Amino acid sequence: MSSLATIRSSLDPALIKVRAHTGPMTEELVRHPADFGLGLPQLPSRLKPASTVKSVCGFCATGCSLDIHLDTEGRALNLSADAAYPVNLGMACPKGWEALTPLAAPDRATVPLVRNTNNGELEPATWSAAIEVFCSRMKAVQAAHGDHSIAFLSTGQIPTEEMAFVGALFKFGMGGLHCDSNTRQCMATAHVAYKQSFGFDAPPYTYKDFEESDVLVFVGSNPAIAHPIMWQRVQMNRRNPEIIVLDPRRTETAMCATRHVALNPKSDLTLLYALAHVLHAEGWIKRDFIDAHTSGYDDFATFLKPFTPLAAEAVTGVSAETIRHLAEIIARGKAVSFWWTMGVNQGYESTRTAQAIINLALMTGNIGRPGTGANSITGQCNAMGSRLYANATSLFGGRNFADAGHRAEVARILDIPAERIPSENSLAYDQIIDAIEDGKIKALWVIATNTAHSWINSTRFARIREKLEFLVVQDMYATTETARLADLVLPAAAWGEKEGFFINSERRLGAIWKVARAPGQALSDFNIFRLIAQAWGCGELFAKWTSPAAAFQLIKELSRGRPCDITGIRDHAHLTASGGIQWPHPDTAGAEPARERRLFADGKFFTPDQRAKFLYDTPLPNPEPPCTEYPFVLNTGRGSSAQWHTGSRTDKSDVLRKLAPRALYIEVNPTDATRLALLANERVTVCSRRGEAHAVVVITSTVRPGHVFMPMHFGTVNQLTHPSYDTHSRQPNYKACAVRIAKA
Ligand SMILES: Nc1nc2c(c(=O)[nH]1)N[C@H]1C(S)=C(S)[C@@H](COP(=O)(O)OP(=O)(O)OC[C@H]3O[C@@H](n4cnc5c(=O)[nH]c(N)nc54)[C@H](O)[C@@H]3O)O[C@H]1N2
Ligand SMILES: Nc1nc2c(c(=O)[nH]1)N[C@H]1C(S)=C(S)[C@@H](COP(=O)(O)OP(=O)(O)OC[C@H]3O[C@@H](n4cnc5c(=O)[nH]c(N)nc54)[C@H](O)[C@@H]3O)O[C@H]1N2
Ligand code: SF4
Ligand SMILES: [Mo]
Repeated sequence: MSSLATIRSSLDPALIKVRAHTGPMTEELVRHPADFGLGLPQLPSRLKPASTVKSVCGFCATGCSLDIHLDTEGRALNLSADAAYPVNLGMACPKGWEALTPLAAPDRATVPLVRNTNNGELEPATWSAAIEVFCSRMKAVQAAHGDHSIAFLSTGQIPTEEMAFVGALFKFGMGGLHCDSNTRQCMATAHVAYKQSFGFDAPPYTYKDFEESDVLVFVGSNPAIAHPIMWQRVQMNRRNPEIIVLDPRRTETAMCATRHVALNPKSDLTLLYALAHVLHAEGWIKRDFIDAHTSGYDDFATFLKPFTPLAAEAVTGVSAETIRHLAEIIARGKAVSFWWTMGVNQGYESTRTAQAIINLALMTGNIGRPGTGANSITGQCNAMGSRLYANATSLFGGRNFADAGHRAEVARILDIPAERIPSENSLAYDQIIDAIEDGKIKALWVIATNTAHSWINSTRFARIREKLEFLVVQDMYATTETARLADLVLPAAAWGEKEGFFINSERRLGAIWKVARAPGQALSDFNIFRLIAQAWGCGELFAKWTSPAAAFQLIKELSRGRPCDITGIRDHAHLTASGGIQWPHPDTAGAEPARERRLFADGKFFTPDQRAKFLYDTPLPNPEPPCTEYPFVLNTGRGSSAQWHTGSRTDKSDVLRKLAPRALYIEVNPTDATRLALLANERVTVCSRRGEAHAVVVITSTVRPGHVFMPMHFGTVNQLTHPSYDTHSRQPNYKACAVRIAKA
């Protein structure tokens, strides 16, 4: 049977079997689409849980484990938070509690849709027709414009097996080169910063560190909203810790902190260097650690000379006295941990800013011990998986495409000819967009991301759509802003409807399991990739990629001998049974690993000389500072713990909708509101040089005069944002552009 026939047969009601589940499911849970009914609102009262499956949440990278309760017929009834899991200890945030509801949304993509060129409508098609359209149009573009004129943009929100498969298929099978993912918008900076400083993309911590620090410094991070269960772990700290929040905005996290430092937008680099200046000048450094385990410190210390607290005061808006005091708190701390998120990663000099945080941890010896670390908090459930195994920016396992030895290793493990592996690096997300504008890329395949909403300066994306000969969107909904622009929509099964593994923020691998059947004819992304491989004519290259379970074994081999070695993990069931396993766990390690582990206890890093590097650069001016015409600095980010990104999932839950504002709002300081005669709840137009958005005014002193904040969850916000990027990570600068406000 061809693989299309195999996959189709699982859709055939005649072949559908229902199993009662007594443990984690490893086989297809199949039943008729007609009895599809998930989530609490649809729950018939006669149904009582018959068994429970543990699965890791598919929203954020905290990676909470959820107990999914199944009825006697094996369908998900509802869920609760897993009390035994070392991450969430019985807790979940609203999105986790509502995780089943978006699966049952009426706008799920249930059949492939092909745009009819005569009437311009998206019309239902069979899978075989859709896959034929995919292959013939992609190949036609390649024939006319070259192999590298096709590209894909993928995600940090699908299982690792799926992202690894598409990265291999596209680069080794389809002859493509240029691909990236929304992880560029999210974690590229942390990835590059760690790689340069530590020699490998290796967040060193474990969540236990939240409880074991006596000083916690959060830079551009709002965990009370964006990582509520991590924030609960901070609340469990019994050491009466000093909690310092560096954020221009008085966030929910800042309000609960012991100290809020409201620095000027994008002045972090100067502030962090000033802190390092004081630590060095006062001798509050760990010379033994620096000498034994780092390189470049003395040059760094020379570089720091001009960054006096007084000089920094003018740039950062933080008084010299406060800077000195902060440095003293860090120096006095016995276990100091530094945490950063998008206020750092999303900036035009973000890699050096992240490294300025790393430098503070290194110079004070706050790494490798309980309660310490330079710790990047990850965003999406599997952004960590995409950093290591998406085969997009780096070759599998954090290898380099440019390294012939690395290519040979991967070719051997995957049993493919080494010539199939490109020796060139892919363009980054923004460069792919530029190449579309320049007519060099003509076909784009978008998988599990909503580019038309989330990409910076999004009006441009709508414009360049016209330049694409072929746009494919593979999503669980046919209604996203991007899907509506597509020539072809491939309906995907979602979290809960397939299996695989995610890697959370503390490097913990956790398994997800199938607890529901995908609606209609939607297929798992994995099976969609299988169909494409087969139809493209490169199926034999991927003969081993038969299932997520088989792909997991390949990924294990790809990790062998790498810092992220996971060869000691048997399979998905092993992950569920052990409460997740943090990498590394090589098969040479023997016993079950400890439940919570951090890296660098031995002071050995992944650089060739095993020393961590001090890296730094002169701070740069904001590419779009406020001016008389656009006098406000617009900051954007997460608005509530009930809203996820572009809302395609969370907007489908009545519960989550009630927990979040329904209209786009803009937070304005009372002095600015008075000056502009704005009233609370008044409608305004917010304009930047690129676009405009309509919003409702919220008057609040959480934003300072001259600053405004808008949540990213509404489609028009990115029509305002400024397309500038960090040079090292090419991560977009979402958090500081210039806007003006006018009454609507
Ligand atoms: N509810 C919910 N949770 C989520 C998500 C979601 O969409 N909804 N998304 C997930 C994902 S993918 C991510 S990446 C994370 C993001 O998690 P966070 O990064 O914590 O969230 P953000 O709100 O994007 O940004 C954090 C803070 O950066 C601040 N900031 C802005 N500019 C600056 C600056 O120049 N300096 C400093 N120091 N701070 C600044 C903002 O005011 C904001 O409070 O959240 C994850 N969790
Ligand atoms: N202004 C501003 N913009 C931002 C940010 C900001 O702070 N400010 N933050 C940025 C960050 S950090 C991020 S991570 C991005 C997120 O941006 P996006 O990735 O565009 O946002 P999501 O809404 O999470 O989109 C994920 C899509 O995948 C689909 N999906 C979910 N599960 C599956 C699956 O299993 N298979 C398939 N095929 N589809 C699936 C969902 O329906 C949804 O359409 O936004 C970025 N944009
Ligand atoms: S904190 Fe993150 S992983 Fe945990 S339940 Fe909420 S969204 Fe899911
Ligand atoms: Mo993100």
